[in-house]
Amino acid sequence: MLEDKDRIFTNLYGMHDRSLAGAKARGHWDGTAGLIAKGRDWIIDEIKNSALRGRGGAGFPTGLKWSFMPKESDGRPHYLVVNADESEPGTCKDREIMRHDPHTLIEGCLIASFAMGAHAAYIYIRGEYIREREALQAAIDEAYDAGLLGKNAAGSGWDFDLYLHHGAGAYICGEETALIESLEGKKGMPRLKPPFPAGVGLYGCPTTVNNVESIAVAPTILRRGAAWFASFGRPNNTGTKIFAISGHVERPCVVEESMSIGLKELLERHCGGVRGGWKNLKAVIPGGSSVPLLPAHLCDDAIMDFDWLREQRSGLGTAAVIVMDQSTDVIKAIWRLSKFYKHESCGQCTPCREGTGWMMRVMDRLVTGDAEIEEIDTLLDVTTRVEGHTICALGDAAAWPIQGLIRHFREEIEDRIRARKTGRIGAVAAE
Ligand code: L3W
Ligand code: SF4
Repeated sequence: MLEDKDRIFTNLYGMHDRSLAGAKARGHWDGTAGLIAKGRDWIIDEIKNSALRGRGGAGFPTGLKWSFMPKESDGRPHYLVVNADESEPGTCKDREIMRHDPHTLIEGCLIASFAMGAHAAYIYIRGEYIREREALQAAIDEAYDAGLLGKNAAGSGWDFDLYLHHGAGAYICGEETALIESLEGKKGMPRLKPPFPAGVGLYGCPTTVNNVESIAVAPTILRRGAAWFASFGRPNNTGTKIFAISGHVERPCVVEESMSIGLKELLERHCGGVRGGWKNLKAVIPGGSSVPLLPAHLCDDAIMDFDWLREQRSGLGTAAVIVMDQSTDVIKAIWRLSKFYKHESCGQCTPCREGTGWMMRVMDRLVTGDAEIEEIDTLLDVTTRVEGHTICALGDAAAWPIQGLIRHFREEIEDRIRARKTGRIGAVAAE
């Protein structure tokens, strides 16, 4: 369990002053120029040694990603882009950082940009995040006024500008290359990778795209040391981590905890446990809607980190924990996600454009029971034809929750079809 003294985000609930004065009083912007003076290699090595993995969903090692940026300039500017397009269903952790602790992110932008040779960074914020944009912009303005941004930012000798760009509400713009397209003023459609953004990113220039939390933790890692950060969690799954817990718990919340905390401990310590008690648990989606769910029997000893959840064919994703008790119609829950992915597909590649529609239409029938048992395997087959065959991860994200449903709740799906055929349940509308 994380103690208060080890929390990076000490104003996650907005109980304290979020202004620059408040942030400084809580230890942010302390010795920033001194950290920068230690040099680019030192910063990147510290982030590598901390074993920080990206907090946006993929868990890619952050220090390694930073090291992909060219060391020598070939005349093209370098950019940092912060992915604040937090749209994964169930996910609301970056929102709390931006509205209550915005200076953690701004200081992180300066340090990370310096480490990657970028004199400018863009924060791409989700269209619906109006209050968050206002809070962040006010903090950016304050930082400019105090000389922490702009020429010789924070007295570091590094010139640095930070821009806030407001998205327009498309989920796909959270995919890093769609986000870059959108920033360039085009339709938010993912690009084929490679080339990765580190080689050809924003305006064709070397770019690193990182999640809000990944950037916001960096200054504290550098101040307190890589070893301090790495002391939380398990090897390769280190650090503190913000979890967003929703659904059938007594008190849904957003909380910073130690990586690798047990799921049961997380829910009981911070959320008052599952509604109706642990035995009333039916399933948990442990990392936002794109990862397969875990049925209750796998939740007892579940460890909330990248590797443990991957071993269970699920994932930590964005660490948005969606709890479902026994009252949940789990088929309907996953059907709703299918509708979401069908709606959010950008449509440029056939397996995703057509496949999300096919999957949703079979799910339409499974949810009402108006299907044949054989269609379950047909649906599974369709998911495997979408998975891994698309330009971006949205195709996988649409396929995986359905695969998890069939893997763990096939009997419930079959029961519903049989019940419908024998008239034990009547016709039900899917919505
Ligand atoms: C240079 C290489 N760079 C990989 C970079 C790459 C990217 C990062 C991870 O996200 C996840 C999905 C869902 N040279 C590189 C390289 N990179 N190899 O590393 O790349 P990748 O492809 O593993 O993942 P991704 O496509 O960036 C997919 C999750 O994101 N997801 C969640 C979305 C919603 C939110 C939110 O609301 N906050 O994040 C949606 O699919 O779990 O696993 O930067 O360039 N050789
Ligand atoms: Fe667009 Fe879907 Fe293809 Fe991604 S996988 S590029 S969202 S059509």
